[in-house]
Amino acid sequence: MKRALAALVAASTLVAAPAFAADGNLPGGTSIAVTIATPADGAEVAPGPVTVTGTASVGTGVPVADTSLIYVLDASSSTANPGAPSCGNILQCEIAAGLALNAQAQSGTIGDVGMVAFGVTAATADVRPGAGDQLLTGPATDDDGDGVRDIEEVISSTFINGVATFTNKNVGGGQTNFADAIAKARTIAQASTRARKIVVFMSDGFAVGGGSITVPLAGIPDDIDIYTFAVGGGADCAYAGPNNEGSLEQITAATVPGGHCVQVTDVASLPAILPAVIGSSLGTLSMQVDGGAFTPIGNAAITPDLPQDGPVNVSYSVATPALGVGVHEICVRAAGSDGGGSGQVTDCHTVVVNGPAGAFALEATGLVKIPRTPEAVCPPGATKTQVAVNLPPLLTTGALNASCAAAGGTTTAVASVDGATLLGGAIQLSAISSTCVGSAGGNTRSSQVVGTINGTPISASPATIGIPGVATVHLNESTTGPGGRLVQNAVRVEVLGLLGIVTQQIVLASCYLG
Ligand SMILES: [Ca+2]
Ligand SMILES: [Ca+2]
Repeated sequence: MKRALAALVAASTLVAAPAFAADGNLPGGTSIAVTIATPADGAEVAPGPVTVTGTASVGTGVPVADTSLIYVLDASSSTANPGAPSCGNILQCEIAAGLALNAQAQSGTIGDVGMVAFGVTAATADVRPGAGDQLLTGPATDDDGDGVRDIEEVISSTFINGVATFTNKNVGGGQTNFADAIAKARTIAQASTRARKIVVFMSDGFAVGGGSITVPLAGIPDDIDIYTFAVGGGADCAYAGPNNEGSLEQITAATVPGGHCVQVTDVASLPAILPAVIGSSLGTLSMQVDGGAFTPIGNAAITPDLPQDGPVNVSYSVATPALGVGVHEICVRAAGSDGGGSGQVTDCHTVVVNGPAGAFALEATGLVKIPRTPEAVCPPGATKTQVAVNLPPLLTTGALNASCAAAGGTTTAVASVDGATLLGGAIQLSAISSTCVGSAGGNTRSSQVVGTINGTPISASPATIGIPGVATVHLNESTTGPGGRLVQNAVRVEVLGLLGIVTQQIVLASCYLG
């Protein structure tokens, strides 16, 4: 429950990052970041899938010293039993594990450290050389200036039945008092002002004496997590003791949601296992489009594969589903964890998809061929003007204009002709234009033609007018071209040859979407 709450708080804090590289810290203080490199925020892209590239990292940025780390070492008499050749007896292997963990604790997320030794009773170690009894010091602090980190001096001074530095304390050895060890660890944890407290609790046996662990665990604050390690063949995660004092598993279950005691039968592996308690990892990347569900980005799109232990930096390249015309938001989320729990950061970019379109002022096909003159196409867009065409009696025109422009998901294509005379004066036009506009909201097409056909003024409506034996004239024509392209022709003239067969077509001021 508390872990979920912490992750939720972390997520809501981190997601508030601005719409470029998102940086944050995991609950234990480790840095986590995700960046969308391309497309750039606000980029205009073509319809279809968009390739999204970027990087994500854990542990490579600035950490926050947000965590307190408390070492709990079983110093009961049985820890004099052989542990492993690589570290010595059980206690010496616990010490080696504590030193390895403290070396790991130099990465910047651990703000302070303390220690408990326990046997018949438990004692908080005096971790600073100054007068009196101090519960906490820094993981790298060397107040006595002897070149050895003080907490490591304290850990190393643990002996069978006590701890010697900086104040000698004896805990007795005939019993294994989990309850008092928890109570003393809690005392140190509650003296720390760090946001999270991690307790590393090592024992080579099970509770014998000291009463029930439920007493010191009652009401233990949510920010204290006790990770337990059953060290050696005589230790048992599950055994609750001869008087039902409580098991190592129950200690972790009560303080780490979903957590479990770790059985370390091979004592030699303890120094390597323990540092994982404060290790970090980058777990998953996922992508969201337009506020939908976050979907996992597979390892085929990530280099190197996830998950990865921190510090690590990965790159990704993944395609979105096909994006249609309009404005879209693409978000990439990186999720990771450290000793404090899990968290995530999200980077979002907006992209604009502009639909394809174009416009041209003049095209002639048939006996006389004039390619589209001029033609402007989106993308990329253009504004073009061309001088008049003079081909009497078929055609004379004023200036020819075409433009296409796209912005913000709206594409506008416009064509116009500054007057034209066709077919020896049978068709006389003073203004000819068409406009096509496409956006996510819809498509509009319109055109305007002013002039006369055989002396009769042209109306504003779409119309087909026959000039007997000469031509068929289509005005303000909306039609559909290849591939469903939407076409608007201001004027389309079909010139008739012998037997009324169309031998020539002339289009003036045409635009299209698609
Ligand atoms: Ca002291
Ligand atoms: Ca020192």
